[in-house]
Amino acid sequence: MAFIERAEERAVLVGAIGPGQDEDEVNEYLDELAFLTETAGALPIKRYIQRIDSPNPRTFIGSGKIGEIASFISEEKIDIAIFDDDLSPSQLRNIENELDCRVLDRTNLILDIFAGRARTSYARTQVELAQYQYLLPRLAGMWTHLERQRGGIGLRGPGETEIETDRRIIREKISRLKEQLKKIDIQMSMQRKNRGKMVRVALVGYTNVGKSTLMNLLSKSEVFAENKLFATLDTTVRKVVVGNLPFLLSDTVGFIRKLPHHLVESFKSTLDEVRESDLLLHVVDISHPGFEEQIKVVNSTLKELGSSDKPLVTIFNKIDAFSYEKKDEDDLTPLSKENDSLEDRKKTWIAAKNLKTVFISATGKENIEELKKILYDEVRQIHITRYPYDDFLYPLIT
Ligand SMILES: Nc1nc2c(ncn2[C@@H]2O[C@H](COP(=O)(O)OP(=O)(O)OP(=O)(O)O)[C@@H](O)[C@H]2O)c(=O)[nH]1
Ligand SMILES: [Mg+2]
Repeated sequence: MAFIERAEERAVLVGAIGPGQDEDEVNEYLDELAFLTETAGALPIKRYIQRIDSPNPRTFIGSGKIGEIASFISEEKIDIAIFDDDLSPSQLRNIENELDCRVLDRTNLILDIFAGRARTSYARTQVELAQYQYLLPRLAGMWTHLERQRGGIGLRGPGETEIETDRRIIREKISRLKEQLKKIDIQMSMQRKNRGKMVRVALVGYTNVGKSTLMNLLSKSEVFAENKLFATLDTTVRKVVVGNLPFLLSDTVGFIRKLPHHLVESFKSTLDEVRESDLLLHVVDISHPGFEEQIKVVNSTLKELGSSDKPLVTIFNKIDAFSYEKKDEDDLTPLSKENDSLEDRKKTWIAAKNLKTVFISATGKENIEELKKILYDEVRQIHITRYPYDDFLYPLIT
């Protein structure tokens, strides 16, 4: 992949604490931004966080802070500044002028990772479309010709030599890509229709929670899994047999906070697999400090896709990596999330939320039999409801 061969660029990360947010929350967001930055192949050197009541229309954060960052950038030879929030085209331009380095916002960073990850021509077309849509309003003064030739984060992807051509050409490209996608969409939906009667199960969840690892485990296949964000971009579908019951299992792109909306748009048909499935397996990384917010993000993304009332099993993964600090008896500081034991978490999530849950470790192969039992029961139930006279195919097992 192109981005691994590139010399590592040095980045500063910039986040803002808005009204009603606290610093811990924004720090967690910046942890994720740092992970995204590393995934894209750059090195996060320093973070800047500023409390703001409302974004500065010119420079997003205050001009004093911008000045402080600018001197650090010139002293430390920083290559890029990455903002956790989306910047307007004019903010982007102003900040680039003042910082005198390349500036990316979260959307552009995610698009860049997607461009590096896209393997099939379908995924490439989707990402390319999203990148052009992002670019169109930002063409003027975004970067110089020279910089593009040198390459770097935010610069890979569609036609690195073509960006400086005018808007008209880009608009034409956008409509051509849309046409192309429409054609592939039709093919893909035909393929899905031809899959017959098998029950369809989809793995969903935040990025990096272990969906592909679980897919590999259940289907004994080799789907790319890696400790990087967005390891998977394309949807893979495999036939899985549990007990004597065959069903289709799909693994798809992970969700993330603030997923750029044009990306969601252009990934619609990748996500059709989720929309058309009979059962969702929501994989959660219970060892992640932000797992509860990740659950919320996934739930709201499912809502956007119109898939929130499908049958769903919540799979809490990575129980092997779970650690907590037990509080000392005379420690009078308030309890925090870190003081929850795995048992406490299990209790809260099983009892209070009325969910079907299972706690597993995909890499440690813990509790996989329990998961398979749940899968068997759920899939069988769906099959029986749908094909009441057809259960000879799947004789009852007691
Ligand atoms: N400790 C631990 N690590 C796990 C477990 N399951 C998966 N991982 C690791 O978590 C990382 C991400 O796994 P993936 O399967 O690629 O996650 P994904 O949800 O498919 O991620 P995206 O495709 O990026 O959305 C990999 O490094 C896995 O080895 C587990 O049960 N325990
Ligand atoms: Mg994956």
